[in-house]
Amino acid sequence: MFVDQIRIHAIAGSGGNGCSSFRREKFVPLGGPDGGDGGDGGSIILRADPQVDTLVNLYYEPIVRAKSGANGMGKQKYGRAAPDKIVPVPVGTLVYRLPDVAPHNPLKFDDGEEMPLRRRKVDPKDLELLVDFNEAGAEFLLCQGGRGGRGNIHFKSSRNRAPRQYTEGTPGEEGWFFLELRMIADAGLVGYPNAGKSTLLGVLSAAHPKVAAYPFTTLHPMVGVMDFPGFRRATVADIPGLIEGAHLDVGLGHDFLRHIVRCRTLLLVVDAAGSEGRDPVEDAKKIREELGLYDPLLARRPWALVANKTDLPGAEENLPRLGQEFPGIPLVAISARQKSNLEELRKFLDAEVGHPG
Ligand SMILES: Nc1nc2c(ncn2[C@@H]2O[C@H](COP(=O)(O)OP(=O)(O)OP(=O)(O)O)[C@@H](O)[C@H]2O)c(=O)[nH]1
Ligand SMILES: [Mg+2]
Repeated sequence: MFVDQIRIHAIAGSGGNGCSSFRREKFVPLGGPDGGDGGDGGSIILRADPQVDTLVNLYYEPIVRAKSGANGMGKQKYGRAAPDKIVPVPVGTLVYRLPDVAPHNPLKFDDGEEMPLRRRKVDPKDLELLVDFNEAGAEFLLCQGGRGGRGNIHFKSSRNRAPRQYTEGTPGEEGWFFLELRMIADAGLVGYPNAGKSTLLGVLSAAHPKVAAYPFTTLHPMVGVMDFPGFRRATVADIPGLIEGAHLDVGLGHDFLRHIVRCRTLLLVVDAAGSEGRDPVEDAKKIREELGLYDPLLARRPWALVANKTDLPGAEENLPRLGQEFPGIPLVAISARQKSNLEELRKFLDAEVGHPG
């Protein structure tokens, strides 16, 4: 299962209590206080892990807890501190705090039933961005564990040689958070369903996306890595097909466009042969429109046209029309299925977004 948005409740461990105790031993009268400190509670730490590519582990464990520290004990024994809970998340995850979502503020369905937390719609204006994991290995302290309390051994003084006071451990931090995954790729493939985006990713990289002759084959995004000469590389993201009205939730909607928001360049893939009875020029215009409706920033991103399916009849006539309609936009004519003219596209991508390593 692919999960790219999830709401979690994180509870760090509390600190253990300090202990109040007195040394009692044969031949040691008035042994004095010997209660040890409580251990610190575990913190919850998020870590960007390149081995993880979805948030699915949090879907199955939406309440994340770290253990509490142990209480202090007599004979000056300290309570054991609890280990931190490290939660691996994919690189490209954004973490937001949900300030208003709390159990004392339950939202209700129309019939008065309480709405489970994970079914509530998140209103973007409530979100406060805490961290953007754009680098592998980065860590973020989500909830600090509580501190252990102090045992009575710390309270002795010349005036009070038998103190009974001790302090309790403090509770761990707790909060509700919203995690959203935005894949990080250098280039993104956009276009109508069946334009051949997944086929193209499959021939450009070692990725094996599902390809089939029906629309909306791709249901969630996938990233492939392209290798260029000289140890250079670039990552390319394939996302589900877009159609006119996607901003109104037609088709699969346009929510998944967040995965290409960070791409440095976009490849608009069209079926140049119009093999499904549509016109590639119209298709390209519609997709440009949908991109702008999702995020004006996406519409300003550098882009290129990839005229696919040039092995089919009808493509020849459409190519010049695409060039005329979008002057100044790079146009590469290919056939992903026949693997023809891919070299030009690879060169283009290397020049645009290729980077060492
Ligand atoms: N003739 C021809 N067919 C192609 C070419 N590229 C892809 N196809 C076919 O077009 C169909 C759709 O290909 P996909 O790669 O699944 O298309 P997609 O754009 O990923 O589609 P969605 O995931 O549904 O958005 C498949 O039957 C492919 O074999 C091409 O260059 N020439
Ligand atoms: Mg696809």
